[in-house]
Amino acid sequence: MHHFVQRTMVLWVMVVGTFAHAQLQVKDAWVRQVVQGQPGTGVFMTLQASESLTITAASSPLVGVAQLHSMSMEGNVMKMAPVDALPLAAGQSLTLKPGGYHVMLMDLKEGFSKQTSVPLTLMYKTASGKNSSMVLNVPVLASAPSPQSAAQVPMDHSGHKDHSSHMAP
Ligand SMILES: [Cu+2]
Repeated sequence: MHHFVQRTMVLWVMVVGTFAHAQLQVKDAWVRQVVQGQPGTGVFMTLQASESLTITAASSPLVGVAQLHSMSMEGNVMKMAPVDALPLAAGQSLTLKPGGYHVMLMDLKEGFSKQTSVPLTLMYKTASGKNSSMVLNVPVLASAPSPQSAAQVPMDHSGHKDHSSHMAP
């Protein structure tokens, strides 16, 4: 493969964050940027499967531990807990997002700064019991990617606080 083509593909993956496999499609994948020394960070994405399957695990060479996590409010406290699996019904999408399901990365071997990407492998099992996996190259971002251009969205920060820092996974 020509170097130029390879580079273009890497850029495309970093910008779009879309991945497809035989049964599994991943959209809008991103890792929240984090400095080294932080206890962990989260990976978020939208998953869709053409046939029902179950996400069973995740791993990355850049972290010591990768776990599937849920996040929920208990009283007024956000609680995270590992989940054994994330079932996907055929044709239905499941969104991993801040405050909900996410892939938790812990024991980080380095900080993850913006404009870089993190390799992540998702392991899954099909309805027929076949184990498979999908390798993603997930872009590191400060916040969720938006399909809209930021320049076209007038923003007014005066009236509200940014809550995202409180629920950093
Ligand atoms: Cu978590």
